Amino acid sequence: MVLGLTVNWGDICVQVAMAMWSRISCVSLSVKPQSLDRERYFSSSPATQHNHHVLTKPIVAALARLVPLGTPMLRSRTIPAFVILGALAFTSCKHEVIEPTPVAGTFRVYYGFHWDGASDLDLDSTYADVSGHAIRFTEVKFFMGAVHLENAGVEVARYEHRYALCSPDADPSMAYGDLPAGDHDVDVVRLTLGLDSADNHGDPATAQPPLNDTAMHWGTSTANGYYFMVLEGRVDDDGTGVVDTDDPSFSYRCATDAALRVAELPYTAPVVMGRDFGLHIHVHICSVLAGVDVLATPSATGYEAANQVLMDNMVTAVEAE
Ligand SMILES: [Ca+2]
Repeated sequence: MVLGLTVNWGDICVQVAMAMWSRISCVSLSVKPQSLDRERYFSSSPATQHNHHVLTKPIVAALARLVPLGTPMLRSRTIPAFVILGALAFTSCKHEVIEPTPVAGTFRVYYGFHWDGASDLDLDSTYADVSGHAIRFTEVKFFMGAVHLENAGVEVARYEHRYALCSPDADPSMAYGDLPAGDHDVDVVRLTLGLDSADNHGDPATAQPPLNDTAMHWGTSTANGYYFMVLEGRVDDDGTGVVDTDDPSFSYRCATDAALRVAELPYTAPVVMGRDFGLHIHVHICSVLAGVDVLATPSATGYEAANQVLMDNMVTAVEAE
C-alpha cells in the first residue's frame, strides 16, 4: 500500500510519501520545490502556499502509481523509484522526522487546614488548647516555600524561590512549575516552611506576590524579614468555655532565618510524562499548638520559645497525601 500525504510542520512544508508493504514498512521522502524557500513559503499568501501543495502533489501521486497494490513487480519497481526521489530530496530539502513534542506536566500543591483529623479548620468554631482553654482564631497563615521531590535519596525535581501564602481563605492550590521530562517515581517530598534567607530579607515593596504582602512582614526593616507563620485569635480567660469579645487576644508571629523548617514527608507516587502531578498537604493546627498554653503565653513574636515550639510542631503537623 502507498500513501501520499501533504504535511506541514515546524521548519518546512513538505510532501511525504509513505510506502508500506511486507518487507519494507515505511519510506518517507521530503520534497521541496526549489522555487520556494522557507522564508518565502511562510511569508507567502495562503493562495501561494496552496499552489506549493499543488506543485508537489503530482510527485506524490506519481509515486503512488509506481506501486500497484499486490503486483509481483512491487519491490523491483518501487525501490529504485524511492531511492532516486529520496536522493533528490536530500539534495534540495531538509529532512525531518515527524514526532509529537512531549509536553511535561505541571507540579501543583493543594493544601487544606484542619484542627485535628479530616474536618476543615473553621475560623468561626471554638477549639481548645493543650490546657483546655477555649480559643477561636482570627488569623491562620504561613508561607509554604521550596519543594524538593526525591526518589531513593536522589532528587527528581526541585522548586526554589516559590511561595504560597497559605490560609483558610486563600486559593488552596499553587502551581510550582513544570515537571521534569520522562517518567519518575517519588517517595519523599521535602517541604520548606518559611523563606530562605535571601528571600526573607528582600524588599516587600518590590517583591512579587505573595512576598509583597506587607502585613506578613515584620516591620519595615528588611533585616527583620517576614513572618513565616501567624496564628492569632482570642482565648477564654474566665473559664466559661466561651470565647467572647472581651476575652484576651493571642498572637504568635514566627520569624527570623532560624525559624525556617523543612518537613520530610513520605509520599509514594509516580510522575508520569505529560500528566500533572498534584500533591495534597494537610495542616493540622491542633498539632501546631501542641504544648502551647495559649492563656499562659498569649504572645510571641520572632523566635521566642513559643515561636520555636510552633515551628518545630509544624514539621510534624503537615501531612502529604
Ligand atoms: Ca469567655
